[in-house]
Amino acid sequence: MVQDGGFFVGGRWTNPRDRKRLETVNPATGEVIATFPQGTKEDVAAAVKAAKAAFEKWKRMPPPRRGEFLLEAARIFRRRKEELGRIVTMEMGKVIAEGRGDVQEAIDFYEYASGEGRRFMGYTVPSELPNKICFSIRLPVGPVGLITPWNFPIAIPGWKSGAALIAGCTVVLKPSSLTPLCGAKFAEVLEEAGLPPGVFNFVVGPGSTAGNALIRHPDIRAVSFTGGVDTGREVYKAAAERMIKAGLELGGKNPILVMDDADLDLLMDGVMFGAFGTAGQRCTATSRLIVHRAVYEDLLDRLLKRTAKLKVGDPLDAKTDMGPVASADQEKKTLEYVGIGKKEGDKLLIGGGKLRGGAYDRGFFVEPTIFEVKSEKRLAMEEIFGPVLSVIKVKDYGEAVAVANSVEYGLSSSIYTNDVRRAFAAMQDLEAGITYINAPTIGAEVQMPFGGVKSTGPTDTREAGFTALDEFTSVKTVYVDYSGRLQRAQIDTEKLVRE
Ligand code: TXE
Repeated sequence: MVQDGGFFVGGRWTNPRDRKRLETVNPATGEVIATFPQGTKEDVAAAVKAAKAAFEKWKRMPPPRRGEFLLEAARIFRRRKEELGRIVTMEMGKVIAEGRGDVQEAIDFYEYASGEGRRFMGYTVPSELPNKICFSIRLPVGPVGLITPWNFPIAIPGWKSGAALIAGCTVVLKPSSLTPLCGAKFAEVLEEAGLPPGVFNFVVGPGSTAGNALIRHPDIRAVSFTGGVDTGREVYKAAAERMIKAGLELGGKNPILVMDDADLDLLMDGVMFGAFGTAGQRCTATSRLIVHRAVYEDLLDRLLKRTAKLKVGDPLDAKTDMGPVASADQEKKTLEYVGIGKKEGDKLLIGGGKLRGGAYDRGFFVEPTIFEVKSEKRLAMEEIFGPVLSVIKVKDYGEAVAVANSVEYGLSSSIYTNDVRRAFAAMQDLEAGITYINAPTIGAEVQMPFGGVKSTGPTDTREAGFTALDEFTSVKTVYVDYSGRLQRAQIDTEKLVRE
């Protein structure tokens, strides 16, 4: 049955009938699973108004108390994990184990963030003057806009909203138009957790209208965005014009470096998961395999054998390794890149086509694809966001690092080696926000910062972990002088030294 979705604003669900409707489609079957009204500028304004009205009270609630709401939401996510995991799979096509994992990430982060309510740490240092102390506190920036993509439709709203809410910000979430149903389920959980009305609001609508209205609204004090680089640039510009904070996470071209001493059995498991998990549509997906020439032939042989065995199909079937890509656009983009590779003379080693016949014809199924590529080619430089892996041969560690760093992105990276010196060198040498040693480029945990450098993260923000609050708070420095007289920093200090 097609579900009839709406917006959640000021603690109430609304479903305006005079808006155009947006249909969300199961990419494995082509079936419409829900429809939503397409939010307008006015709908966004109503949501921001609700967030603004709720801000003063939410901001003043002690953070440990705010944390109780998050913990309650985590319990509800846990109770509804199977239901929500299936919706993730049905709405964007990742296999069911990963659909559940998507929800688990929100559970993990909400639990982590609820504890942050009891830490919320500042910094205390001595003063250079007697009877005076210095410390810092964090204050929420205000109502914030969260703009999220479709590839982690529960996890990413979880990371962003968990941090914003514990920080004391109120929220307007606008998810991708490919995954509004996941967004609505997310809002349902927060409603059930009893958040005060207006603290969390949810609207659906095209990025170019609703998203754009949200980032430009005068009462929005920070924007947190995950998506493509081109859109990210627009968000960054809009934030700069308004002089507000922008948290940006804009994808990657993540390499695994394979050294001549790598454990190739271990590597194969990692590459399959890193390159073809979520059909290559993770911002941290392994999209380049940079291989030392000494192990190149052996590796290719193993790689092609393993890839040929991957089972592509119904993502709700637990035996499936890879589901469809998320949409007709993603399918088109992936196949276009296959065409670019062929045109540029890259060697197609396996895959490269749309899967056809039977159930495949109803959805967006692309073969797991591997190209042998030179490092300066487009397939080796640009984000494809599909199940396409580029393999690049290099002569040594130095060249591997140079190739790894030659792209505009810098999110995740990995090296497989048993040489401890090389492993430690790579931690320093790789231009990326994350480096894995002997593990693939995917698999972030919520208690650690997540984000990148270069075009991936131009504002250098990090979600999750001990940096999670930075996007949504400003730091206030407090000086308390209890000496009872005027003490002048830098000036009286000198006198003290002399005395
Ligand atoms: O992303 P968009 P799309 C990359 C990936 C993918 C490509 C396009 O390469 O193939 O981007 O995907 C909202 N003002 N990533 O089209 O357009 C939009 O509604 C404000 C990498 O889905 O960036 C959605 O909610 N908002 C990535 C969100 O931005 C706007 C994950 C992301 O959409 C807007 C997803 C505007 N002008 C895609 N235009 C990652 N970092 O992992 C759009 N939006």
